[in-house]
Amino acid sequence: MVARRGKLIVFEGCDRSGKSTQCAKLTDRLRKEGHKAELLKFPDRTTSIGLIINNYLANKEDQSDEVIHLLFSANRWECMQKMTNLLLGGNNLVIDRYAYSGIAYSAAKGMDLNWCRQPDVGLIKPDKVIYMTLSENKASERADFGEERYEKKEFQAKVEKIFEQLHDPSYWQVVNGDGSIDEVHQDIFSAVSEVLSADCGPLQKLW
Ligand code: T5A
Ligand code: NA
Repeated sequence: MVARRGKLIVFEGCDRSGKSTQCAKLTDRLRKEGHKAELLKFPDRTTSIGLIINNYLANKEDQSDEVIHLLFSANRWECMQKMTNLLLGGNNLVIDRYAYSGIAYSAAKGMDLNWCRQPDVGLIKPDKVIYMTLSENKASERADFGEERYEKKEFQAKVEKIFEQLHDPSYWQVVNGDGSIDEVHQDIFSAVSEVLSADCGPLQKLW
C-alpha cells in the first residue's frame, strides 16, 4: 500500500509574531500525537546560498534588490526535491516562512509585485498557511527587535499590507499571536488538525 502523503503547513507573518516558537511547538505536538512531522525554515541559512542571505540580513554584505530576491527564491528551490520526498513518504512538513515572505518583503521595498511572484511559480503549494498577526504594542515588547535589516516598524507595516494582498481565504488561516504561547498553540493546533484529517489530493503547485 502506498503511504498517504504528508501535509505542507506553512507559517507566515511579520517579524517577531511568534512563528519559530509556534513551529517548534506544533512539530513536537504532532510527533507526540503519533504523526510523522519535520520542521524546515526559510531562509535556510546552512546552504551556500543561505550564507549569502545571512550576510545580507546581518548587514555584512550588500546585494541589489533583484539579486537578493532571486537568492531567497533559489534557497527554496534547492529544497524542493527533499520536500517532495518527505511529503510523498508520509511526513507532515512544518515550514517557518515560504514564498509569501519572499514576495512581501521585496514588494514592500517598492518592487513590482508580479515580478516578485515569478521565481516562486511552480513551488509546492501549501495545504495550509497559518498567518500570524501581532498588535503593535505586543511587537515592541518582544526581544531583539531591530537587529536585522528589515526590523523597522514602518517597513513591517508595509510588509503586512502586502501579506494582506496575498491572503487567500481558501487555504490561509489567520491566527492572532497576542495571547500566551500555549493559547496561540491551541488555536494553531485545532486549525492544523482539520488539515491533517482532510484528503487534500495530490501535491499542487503555487500559482
Ligand atoms: N525574508 C524571508 C525575505 O526577505 N524573503 C524571503 O523569501 C524570506 C523567506 C529573516 C528575514 O528574512 C526575510 C524576512 C525576515 O526579515 P527569519 O530568519 O524567519 O527571516 O526571521 P527571524 O528573525 O528568525 O524570526 P522572526 O523575527 O520572524 O520571529 P518569529 O519567528 O515570528 O518569532 P519568534 O518565535 O522567534 O519569537 C520572537 C520573540 O518573542 C517571544 C519569543 O520567545 C522570542 O523572544 N515570543 C513570545 N512572547 C510572549 N508571548 C508569546 N505568545 C510569544 N511567542 C514568542
Ligand atoms: Na523566526
